[in-house]
Amino acid sequence: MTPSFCVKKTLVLFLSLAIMNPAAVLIPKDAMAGDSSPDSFKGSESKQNTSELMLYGGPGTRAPLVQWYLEELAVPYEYISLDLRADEHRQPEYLAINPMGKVPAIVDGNFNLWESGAILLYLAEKNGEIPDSIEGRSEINQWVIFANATLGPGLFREELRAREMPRLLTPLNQILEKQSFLLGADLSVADVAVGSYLHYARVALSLEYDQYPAVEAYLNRLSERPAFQKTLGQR
Ligand SMILES: N[C@@H](CCC(=O)N[C@@H](CS)C(=O)NCC(=O)O)C(=O)O
Repeated sequence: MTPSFCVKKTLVLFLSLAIMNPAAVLIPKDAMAGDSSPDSFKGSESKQNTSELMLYGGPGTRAPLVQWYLEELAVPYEYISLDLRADEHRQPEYLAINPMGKVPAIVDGNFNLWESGAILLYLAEKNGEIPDSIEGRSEINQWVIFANATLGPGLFREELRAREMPRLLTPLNQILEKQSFLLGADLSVADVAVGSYLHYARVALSLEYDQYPAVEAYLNRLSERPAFQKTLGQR
């Protein structure tokens, strides 16, 4: 995934956040008080609330895909938006959560986790959304890894796109001609992973899926979901 995926669509938002919060500190006290946007800091007081899951993200990042799944699961969470342009994700406080200095990451009680795919799988398992069988679990792993390691690069890396897009979307289209979601009739974490990259590529790169009507209908179906509209759909 190219870095431009994370930043180019929301430069204006980034700049305005940087102006509103020039100090490069993590979750500054009183920062952006009164900002009701989902990307607002909540201040240090709420950071001490360890009973609620905390999702760290930032404008223009892929954190909203995790947020989408949290909304689908109706898991309470606090969204903490870091100002990447002010390097808040590279400060010691955040590196203690994710030493790689990337978002998204979550803090769930005493447990820290990073990498969006790993976070999705953790949330699915914790909320009883992972099948018991090794085959069922592996199929879900397959789709989440496919989204992050194959579909994302295939769509976002310009040098790969012309070759990879038809190779990947043709079979995806065939699968979605037969069923509403990747695993059958119901939404699963696999759809959140794959659907997010399809959405990001549509909004960030203006990719069109009209040659893949079942993929297009699938993405439209996902986009109509209230949890999607409240989160990823805002990006
Ligand atoms: N594979 C990781 C990618 C994480 C990533 O690259 N995040 C970007 C934002 S979308 C980031 O934190 N960039 C800041 C930086 O690299 O300094 C995931 O899926 O979580």
